[in-house]
Amino acid sequence: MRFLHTSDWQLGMTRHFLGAGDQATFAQARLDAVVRLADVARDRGCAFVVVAGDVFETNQPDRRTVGRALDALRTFNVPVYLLPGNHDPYDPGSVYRSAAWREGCPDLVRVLDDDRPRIPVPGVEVVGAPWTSKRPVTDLVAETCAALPADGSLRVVVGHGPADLVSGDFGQPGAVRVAALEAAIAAGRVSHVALGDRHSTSAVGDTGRIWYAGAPEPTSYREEDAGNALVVDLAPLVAAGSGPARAAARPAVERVPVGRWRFQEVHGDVQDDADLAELFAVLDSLPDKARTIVKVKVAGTLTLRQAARLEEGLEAREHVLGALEHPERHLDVTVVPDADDLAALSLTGYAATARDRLLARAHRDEESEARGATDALGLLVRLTTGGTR
Ligand SMILES: [Mn+2]
Repeated sequence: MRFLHTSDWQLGMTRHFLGAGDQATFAQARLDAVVRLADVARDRGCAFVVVAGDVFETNQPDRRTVGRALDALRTFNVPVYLLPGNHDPYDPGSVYRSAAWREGCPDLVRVLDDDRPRIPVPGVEVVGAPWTSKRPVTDLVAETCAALPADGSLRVVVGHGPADLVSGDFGQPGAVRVAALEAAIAAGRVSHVALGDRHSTSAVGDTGRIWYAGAPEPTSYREEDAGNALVVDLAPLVAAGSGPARAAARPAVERVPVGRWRFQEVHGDVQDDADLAELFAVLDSLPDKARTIVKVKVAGTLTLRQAARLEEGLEAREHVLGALEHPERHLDVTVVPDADDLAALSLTGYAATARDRLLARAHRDEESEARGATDALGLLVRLTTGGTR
């Protein structure tokens, strides 16, 4: 029995570093990914689809986001189960209780708003552990698993939240306790756990039966392997008591790439013109620039002329990339004017006298005095040339 596991669509997500036009493209990309997921489900012969939480970025998505989400959901030809997660919990203000949702929800789409078993196809159960508030105080997934019959049937539990084994935080009250899930699997209560919350695709623990699907479109630089969905061939649990045979059975889980956007950090140590050229070459070699969001972190020491070149070079590329995140915040560049910089300054009178005195002092042996003079020269150059870094 095959199904599609996805999560964390985060429909309606906004990113502060995107301009209005790019924001619209970014939002549409998430919706387009949903349509591609429907294609994957159809092409791979999946019998149903589970979305393990955070379908929406918030419980107050705008009408356009809800309308387009419903439209994208209409493209599935098999049952789709949506789990309310921490971003879209099934609380009194839930998007899933809104008139727009209820009136437009396609027949094949169901919200896992309680832990009743759903039967997408005979012989398989889907059981949700929905979030009903932003802050659960217990492990909803383990509780749901513990309440299921130990009958060894094909049963997919759909949950959301950080797994203690992944985060390393074993004391967090709402965390998903992996040991409890593995115990439920060993007892025959659940055959597969489909999780959401973590945006990087990852298996959890040793059973091969507990997975995070990851977000179908990446959402930040920190994600290691986002942009996928999982096609899962359920593996039956061998009847209790057969020991080694059970351990041998593992589901076949295939990562299917669906994402089109990319987040990328670019680091550069810049000391001269060659370093700048290399930095720009790295940025220019990025594929699919309009859908690539870049954060540049640059450190080094440059002359005024080089600093201006850096600034201009980043600015030019900012308009080609999906986004070039706030370079000024990440610039750790010391500007030290050289003789060429200073010669280019047309100063007269007091300013010229100040420049010459600072220049003389910058070349003295006493280190703190020299550094102070260098800083002052940099400031003088910046003020004179109209605020260039
Ligand atoms: Mn999420």
